[in-house]
Amino acid sequence: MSRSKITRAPGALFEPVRVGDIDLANRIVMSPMTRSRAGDGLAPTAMNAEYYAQRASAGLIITEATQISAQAQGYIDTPGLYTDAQIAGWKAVTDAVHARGGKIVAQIWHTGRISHTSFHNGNPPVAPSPIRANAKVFVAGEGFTDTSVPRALEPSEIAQIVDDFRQTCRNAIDAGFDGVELHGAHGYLLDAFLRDGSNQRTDMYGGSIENRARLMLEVTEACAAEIGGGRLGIRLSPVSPANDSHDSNPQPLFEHVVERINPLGLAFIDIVEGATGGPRDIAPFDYDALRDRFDGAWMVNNGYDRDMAIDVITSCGADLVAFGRPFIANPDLVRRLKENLPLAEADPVTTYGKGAAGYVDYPALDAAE
Ligand code: 8OZ
Repeated sequence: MSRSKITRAPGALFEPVRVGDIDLANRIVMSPMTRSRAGDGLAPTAMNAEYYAQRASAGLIITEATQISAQAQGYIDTPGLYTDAQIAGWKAVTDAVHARGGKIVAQIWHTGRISHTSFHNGNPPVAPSPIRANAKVFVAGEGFTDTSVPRALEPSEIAQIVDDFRQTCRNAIDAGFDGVELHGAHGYLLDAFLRDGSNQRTDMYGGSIENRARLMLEVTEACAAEIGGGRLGIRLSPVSPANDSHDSNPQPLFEHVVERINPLGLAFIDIVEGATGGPRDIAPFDYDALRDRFDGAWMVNNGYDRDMAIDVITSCGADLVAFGRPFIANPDLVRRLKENLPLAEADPVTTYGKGAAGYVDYPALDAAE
């Protein structure tokens, strides 16, 4: 039977499930969300720990995107996971989430060309090819700013990036994380290598689908070997135009990627359906063709509400549903969805940037409400 035809009882959204090597209390995932509130040295702070702990009733928390190296940064005040201080900061986060009974994985990224010279001592960011993305990043003192023209990575530099991803997975386990999600979406480095809109290389990392997928697969293999596939997931966004991401023929490209990832035994694939934060039907794409090629848990996201989430878990083949923005103003989102209680609206002004306002001051509903 096609895996996309699996059916489940109503209520399954709120029931426990084992995903790879990780036991979850329910099928609701907190999506990774950049909030740009890391502390000194891009290390997580006690306030970051409080924010994640408040949301620990999610079956799984996926952290905001977190750098694998200094070279990987593209936005102001996004955290890293490559220094001792960053690992210690994350340890306080994972301890706080675990103390509340939650599970948490680190989303790790290299932003690639979605970056700016100000993060690299005035030097260009790195990418598959020297093509500027028509996209913006936020930069100290200037707010949203055009990305810089990148330089193409030398073939000799690529092994270091694979190793940075592998080492960051090890650091994540040392920091107490239950696992890692690789950010393979939204035009960042791994996605930029995949696509012919951003990858015009003529070496073994460019040209054919096999070559363009090579970096993502090398990284996924190295990370699965380091921490075990059962603690690893990957986010993909096959047709999202986020950050000027585009490809002439995404269907066979992503079928190849999922076919090659499947034998690594990953815990989950996290699929952004349609345009990130926008229309779900932006381009035709057969997601079931990907789902049928993968034996792990299938996580869907992008604009799901309560009814859509229940429907996709009970009758449309997904195993997990990720919610992003609703988690900002509703730390107790799982309870509100389960009991069909009203949702609070987040203030968009405080999405990114310093301070507790709009971050740790959204209350949970009182127990009696
Ligand atoms: C919004 C602002 C900054 C970064 C992504 C990590 O698109 C992001 C991001 C989103 O995945």
